[in-house]
Amino acid sequence: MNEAVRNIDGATKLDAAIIGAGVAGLYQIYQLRNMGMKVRAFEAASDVGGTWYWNRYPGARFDSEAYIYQYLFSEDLYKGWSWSERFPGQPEIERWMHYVTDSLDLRKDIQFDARIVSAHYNEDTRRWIIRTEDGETIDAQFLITCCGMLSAPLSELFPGQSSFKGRIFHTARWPHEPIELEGKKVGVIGIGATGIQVIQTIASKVGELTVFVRTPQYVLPMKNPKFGEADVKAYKERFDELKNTLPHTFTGFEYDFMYKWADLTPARRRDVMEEIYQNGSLKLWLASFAEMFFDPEVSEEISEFVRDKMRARLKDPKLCDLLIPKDYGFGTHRVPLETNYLEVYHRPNVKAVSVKDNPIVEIVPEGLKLADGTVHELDMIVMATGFDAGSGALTRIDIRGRGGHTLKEDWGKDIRTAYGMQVHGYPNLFMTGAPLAPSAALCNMTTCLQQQTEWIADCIRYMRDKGVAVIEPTAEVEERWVRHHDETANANLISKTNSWYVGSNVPGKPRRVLSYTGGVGTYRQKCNEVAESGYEGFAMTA
Ligand code: NA7
Repeated sequence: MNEAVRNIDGATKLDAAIIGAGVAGLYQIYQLRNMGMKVRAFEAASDVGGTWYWNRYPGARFDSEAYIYQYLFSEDLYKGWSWSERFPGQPEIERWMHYVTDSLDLRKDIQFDARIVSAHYNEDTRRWIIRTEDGETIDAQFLITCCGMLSAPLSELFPGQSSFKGRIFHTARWPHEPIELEGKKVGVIGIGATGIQVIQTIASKVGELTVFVRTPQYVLPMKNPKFGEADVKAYKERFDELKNTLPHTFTGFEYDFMYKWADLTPARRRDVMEEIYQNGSLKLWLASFAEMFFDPEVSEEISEFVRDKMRARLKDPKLCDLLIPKDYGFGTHRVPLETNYLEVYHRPNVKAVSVKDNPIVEIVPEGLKLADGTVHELDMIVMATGFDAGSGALTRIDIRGRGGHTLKEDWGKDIRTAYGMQVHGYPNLFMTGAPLAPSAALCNMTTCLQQQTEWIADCIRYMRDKGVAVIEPTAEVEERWVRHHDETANANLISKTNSWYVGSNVPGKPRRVLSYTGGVGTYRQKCNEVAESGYEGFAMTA
């Protein structure tokens, strides 16, 4: 632990308090510490990793290629770790995060098992008073939230959950100890990216698997070759290329849109889709034809291409009807990668139950009850039911800005930010992975979180150089960003589809596309322009 000075009220006094020790928090500690700041991260978990600490459910793995889900600020750090396959699983990712933490000697600046429950801005001292669940008080000039955009699980959804006789887990709260699956009757609720990974992994291990399906999901098959020495050497040699490319592509991945739909003949389009599909990655979604996001006809053609692929694998018309989307376009919400997921439904021990018109109404001691009164008897229920994304991690903390305004109330009406990193009315609050930035959903997270933490560190460095104590975006700059965000997002078909991308999975959440859809490279450029202008539109006081 670094030298934290305690003031007379017993508060721990810091220059910056960071919430979270995941991908963003770790790098933010490193940067601010190197600037000579007194900084500490408060982490609710018992160790580092964030997403990769909590999501230890069976089958959890990357959908980003391992060699791009990386920190690129240090060549040594990058080259000091060797991945074993293209899309590694959670245990390996967690080990990598430990490697990063220990290589950068970050543990001494992280307080574990420390959940932040409140953060109030004191207008007299112009500092944040932050409290942990255990009653510790922290007094910090800056509050930097690195708490993850998918870290507030939707785990209390059904009446009667506590009455269930078996075990019930949300995937983001999967226990550390091994869970006995053999012979068990297991129910999985949800077929998002998470549910799919769980289902394809446990189907062959459990006695019976019942999948409760509400909205069908487009899926793409993953190709996941093991990496031998030559592969590792080859990707490490690409360090400079990746460092120069990733920050500027549309999604922070290594690939970018290559073709214009209108330039190609129908036959050529089909060939291009086929070729990209065979890549076995998210490329068909993130780097085939950008028109898929704007032009309903292109969206429909690409959707039909994917439906065809799914039909060919599912075969059974009833399964096709249940599992292949008809009424929204491919890529308008998160596309999962999978391995033999669709084939799982051909297994004799697996059944899919539609809960679209016959919803789950209750958990009862023996299982799960549907609206028509049917009870599915189960030994274990896996809730792969998602998250209150982007805003949830922050609104679950009692964050109060100027005038006693709370973020929960403000965002309960309208989710607004300036560049996704600051909020008018909340001085010296910086956020990563928050709404209205690409890092709220549409990017390779390490690319976006490095950019945001670097922008934050640069801003604080600028303030210190100029003798500025407080920064806050004006209402005008926030309004300008929200308007630009909305104009960009509302032209995108993502805005028309229900999913966590627009907050429709949380009752009462104001609808707005959570992620900036103008592209990762463009977002970076716009953030850089703010810095180059001397933070025009951001009020600074000495
Ligand atoms: P998602 O993508 O939000 O998926 C949640 C799933 O749970 C989805 O299939 C939901 O159906 C389903 N769900 C939620 N509530 C219910 C109820 N009440 N009844 C039936 N089904 C329900 O979360 P994931 O964890 O899979 O993925 C989140 C992100 O993590 C992912 O996008 C990656 O970026 C990593 P619905 O679609 O709402 O009908």
